[in-house]
Amino acid sequence: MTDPPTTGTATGTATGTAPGARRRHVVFDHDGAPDDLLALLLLTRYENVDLRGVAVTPADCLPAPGLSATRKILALVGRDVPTALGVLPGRNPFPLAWRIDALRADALPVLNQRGRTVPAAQAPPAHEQFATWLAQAPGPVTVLATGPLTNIAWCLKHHPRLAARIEEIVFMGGALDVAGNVHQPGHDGTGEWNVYWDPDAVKCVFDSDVPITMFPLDVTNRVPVTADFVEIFGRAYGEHVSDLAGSLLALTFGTLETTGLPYCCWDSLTTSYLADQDICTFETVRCDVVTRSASQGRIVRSAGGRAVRCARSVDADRFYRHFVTTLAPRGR
Ligand code: AGV
Ligand code: CA
Repeated sequence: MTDPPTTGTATGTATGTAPGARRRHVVFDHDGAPDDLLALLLLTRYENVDLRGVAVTPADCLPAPGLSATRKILALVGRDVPTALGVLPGRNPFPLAWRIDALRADALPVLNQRGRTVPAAQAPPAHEQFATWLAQAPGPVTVLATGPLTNIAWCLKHHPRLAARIEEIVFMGGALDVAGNVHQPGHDGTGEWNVYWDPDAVKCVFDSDVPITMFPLDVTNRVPVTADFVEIFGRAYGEHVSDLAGSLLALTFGTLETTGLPYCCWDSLTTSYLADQDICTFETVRCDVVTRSASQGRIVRSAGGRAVRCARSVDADRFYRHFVTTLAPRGR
């Protein structure tokens, strides 16, 4: 296995992959929040991951800075990976107060060492590009989705034969046996945001026969971003990758104070599964998605529903260790 070329300004090599983790072709669909950008950074470090393309869904971010930050992160670590911007709309927009975090991430000094601009991607919109990435991959593809499933649903609907190209969809979403995190007028609080933004997309993916491994709030709630955790990145200061990770983590501060809920490593935990499958335990659960009414965006247990492999418990210490070993090896 070869290390990614480090022709950028980053030092450090790919790490973090547990022995025995199998090699995967991966297409990544994220939605530009600090957590998603940390997930991207993790993904670039995994030596068993062949990253084929990155799509940015304009859900939990403003689209332009979400894509720009994505491209700058790939440049920082010297990775030449194609990117594409999502244009399909979601029914239930994310709060603007969250979406502007992408502007802050995109402005971080560590991402702007050569000036502010990276040329815009001249790619087709993400849903079309996604179909091409799936069709052209040299083998079965793992789709990692840490935002809504809009692009992948479009692919399954318009190019049904592509389903056979996907070996697994790894998805951060849902809240099975815990409260949701959507607190909007008219909603009953059972939904999770990645599902709520475009519930019909999740329904479409559930209606396919593609295997789904899901990381709901039940497990992601167990890995909050704490002050002690972020402090490790201060002590490890001095290397581009760890500086970026610490800065993205710092951007999440204030969430508890403004929403009453902590910011969690939702997407990083989900991503860590590609490198170490023993951080979480899993149970196959039959479930369905609610697409209408006050519970829209809720994933419910349902005897007649589709089988989803759900993460059910997490070894939080193992996760935090994995995160630090991968992104701040000096900070252990
Ligand atoms: O519901 C979790 C998803 C994850 O993919 N996102 C954030 C992660 O990227 C939405 C979200 C829930 N609460 C949030 C969120 C908050 N307080 N700030 C920003 N995004
Ligand atoms: Ca996300």
